[in-house]
Amino acid sequence: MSIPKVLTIAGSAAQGSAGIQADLKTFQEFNVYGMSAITAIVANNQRTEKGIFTQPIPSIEAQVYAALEHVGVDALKTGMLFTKEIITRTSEMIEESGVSNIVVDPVMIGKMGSQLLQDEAIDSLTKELLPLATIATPNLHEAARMLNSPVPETPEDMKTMARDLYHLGPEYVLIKGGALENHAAVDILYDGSGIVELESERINTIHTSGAGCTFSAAITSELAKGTPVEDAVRRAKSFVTSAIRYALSFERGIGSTYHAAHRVKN
Ligand code: PXL
Repeated sequence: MSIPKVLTIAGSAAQGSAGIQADLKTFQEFNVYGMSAITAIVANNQRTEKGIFTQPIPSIEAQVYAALEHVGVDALKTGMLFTKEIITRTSEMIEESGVSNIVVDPVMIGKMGSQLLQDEAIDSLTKELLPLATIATPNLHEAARMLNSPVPETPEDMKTMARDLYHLGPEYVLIKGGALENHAAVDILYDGSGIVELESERINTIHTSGAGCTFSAAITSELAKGTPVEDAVRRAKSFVTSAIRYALSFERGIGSTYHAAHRVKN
């Protein structure tokens, strides 16, 4: 049986809600064949001093080539890349690969506050990786950081930023308004000509960890199936909205978006 094949180049989130773990769970729900290249391992905990372990470049190269050359990739996404060196090498491999569906999720800070991109890596992200993107999917803070401007506060501000980000080179920009205050969850999609405003109700939960990863993994899955970008984003938004609506809450206070929510309501 043939199945669309997707690769995530991102960090491992040991707690299971975000990063590679969220991506693979989402890929499975979309019935695409998921592969991964782990750039760093994030395992924040109270017992060990260190919680982030980056992979050496040769390890990342080997993983990406294992997926590209032995299986083949219809669409890929990037998530946490952490260092300038990882961004540069990842961008080179993406460019060489000829893969035409590229989702860049410019992950910078996790919901639990961990720094997932070093400060000195922002320039490489905007100059080397962003121009390769079919679609870039920043949240409000990431969009502001990439443009060195204040965090947008309204959908109108988001539209201006989407136009500015488009000039950095991606084919589509999706700015996610999950963090807007006093507004519905409005996302803005821009392709250089028309603005599309996608709105869903704001769901009252603290357990949105993994929402961004899940959204971009869902878009990647749809692009691998050949779905046009705007439809891919609409389907992905509906998927992530259920994953947030039925978020899981664990006994010790942490939680996660629920990737199977669209079929198993809790
Ligand atoms: O949600 C952002 C994110 C992405 N990637 C990894 C993470 C997190 C948040 O914790 O750990 C690896």
